Parts: sequence; C-alpha cells; structure tokens
Amino acid sequence: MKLRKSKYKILLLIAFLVFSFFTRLSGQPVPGKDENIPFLVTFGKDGLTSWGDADFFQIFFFSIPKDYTKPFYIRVFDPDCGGENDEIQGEFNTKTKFSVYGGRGVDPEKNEESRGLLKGENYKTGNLLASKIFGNEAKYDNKYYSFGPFNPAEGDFNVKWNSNMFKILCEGISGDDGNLYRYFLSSDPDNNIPIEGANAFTYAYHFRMWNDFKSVSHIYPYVDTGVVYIKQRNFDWDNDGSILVVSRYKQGISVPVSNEDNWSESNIPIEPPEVGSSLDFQFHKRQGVLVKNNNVVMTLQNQRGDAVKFFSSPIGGVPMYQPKMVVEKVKPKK
Ligand SMILES: [Ca+2]
Ligand SMILES: [Ca+2]
Ligand SMILES: [Ca+2]
Repeated sequence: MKLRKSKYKILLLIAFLVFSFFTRLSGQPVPGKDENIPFLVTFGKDGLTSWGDADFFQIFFFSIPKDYTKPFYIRVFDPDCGGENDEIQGEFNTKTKFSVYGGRGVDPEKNEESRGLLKGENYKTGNLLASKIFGNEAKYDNKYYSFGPFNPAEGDFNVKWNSNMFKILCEGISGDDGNLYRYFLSSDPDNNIPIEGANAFTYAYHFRMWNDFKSVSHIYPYVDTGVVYIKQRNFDWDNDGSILVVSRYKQGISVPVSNEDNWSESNIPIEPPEVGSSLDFQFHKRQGVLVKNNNVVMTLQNQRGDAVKFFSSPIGGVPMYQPKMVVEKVKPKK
C-alpha cells in the first residue's frame, strides 16, 4: 500500500512538472495559447473606426529573463495585408509598419508614455532596433517574417521582474484594410522555439473574434497588490453576445458591452482573494445570427488610473472559480 502511495505521488509530481513546463512556455505566442484569439488586428490609418480599430496602432511588450543571454527573434505571422487572413476594404492598398524597440524608455513601468495610451506619437520611446514596412506581398502571405537577431542586453532592464524589456509597434501607415497577424518570441529565426520564463503583454489589446458561435476567447489581466477596482473599457463589440469576468472569487459577472464604433466602460470591484491572481475576461459570441469579422479593443485600468496589463501567459495560471470562497464570505461575523 505504501509503495502504491509513493508511486502515485511520483506520478503526481511528474504530471505537475510537465504541466508547469508547458504553462511557462505558453507565454511565447501572441495571442497566447489559453486566450483562444485567432489574430491581432491593426487597420490602415485611412480605415473607419467602426471596423473595430480605435487608433490604427498596437504595442506589445516582451519580457526576457536576465539569465537568457542568447540571441532572440520576434517572428510575425502574416505581416502582409493581402491574400489570406486579412480584411479587405475595396482593394488591398494598406501598408503596415512593424518596429522593434529596446533600450532606455521602453519599460512601461518606468515610462508611462511607452504604453501608448496617451494622445500623440510619444509612445515611440527607446532605441529603434529594426523596422520593416509590409504591403500586399505574397512573399509574406500566411508566412512568418523574423525580426532579429536581437541581443537581450539591448533591452530596458526591469529590476522587479529581473527581465529585459522590448516592445514591438505595429502601425497602419496608409490604406484602409485590416492587417491580421500574430507574434512569436523565439530563440530561432526559422522555427517557433519558446524562451523559458519570457512573457508578453499589452495595455490596449486589439484583436479579432472567431467567426464561430462556439469559440470563447479570453484575456487574462493580472491583479496586483493594492488594486481595489478595475475599470474596463471595450470598443466596437458589435453587440456580439456577452463579456464575462471570472476569477477564483467571481463565478461570472457580465460587463456592459459596446455596439458600433463606441466605447463602453464599467468598474469591476476586486475582492482580497483576487489580489495576486489573474482575472479571466471571457468573450462569448451572440447566438442566432453570426457576427462576422468582429474586431475589438480592450483596455483596463485600476482605481488610480494605472493601466492593468494583460499577459499572454496568465500569471499563476488560468483562474478557476472556487465556490468555497463565497461560503467563507457570507458566514456571519461572531
Ligand atoms: Ca495575408
Ligand atoms: Ca496580415
Ligand atoms: Ca467590432
């Protein structure tokens, strides 16, 4: 019996190690594995905001642990705007510029402008390491283009995370079509090889929903110490079903949703058991008539007006609702 128990323990340990290995590695694709989001989206600047992009640019940050010192690459899937995956308006005439930044000024915790939430073009902070403009080019259609190699030491070092920070900016510099794309942070220029302990995040997530009733998309903002409530803002949701917030404390509360070309916002109270964990924003599509090609923007900030990060790999894993916590809460005080 004793032997069986220890065998069981070893099996559990192996399962845990395998699980944590894959959980840690899932930070490399953007959108992340758990998010179930098909694409990021950026329209050409002559597009209409009613197509779902509020500002025609998108910023993502990558954090690379200090102990990783080898070259790395930022791979962009389908960087062109044409052919497969992209959203045509009339004819494909859109040019999209991707730019990679490192060095001082990139870290959004030290430099608020870097987050890209303030008016103007002041988010182009740091040293420009590489950039390339893509049009309607079959060469890059449905394929990866790799930026790099980059030296991790060229990043902006964040002491708290013990990581080097980089950012990639995508701008729709002309035209009116929607460029759909994805990122992968890789140690290899030709393959998607994750870097252990790395992660990605943004402050304003511009993404495409699936053209499928059943697919639920997710984003996972992290609730840091001191957060009392979170203000959510969603843009151009096209009244496409419901947005639910689930956590280890919340079974699922629905938030006000936007319709066409407007923002909808609300405050979500944060309870002590939720601090130090991720929230699960779930995007459930409306049933009946399919809302097609729905592009959405989400931003979150805390009660102090500080932006809340979404991590491609949820910190602490995907939060699961724990009913026991509610029972503890409603217990009358003695
Ligand atoms: Ca394409
Ligand atoms: Ca594309
Ligand atoms: Ca939309």
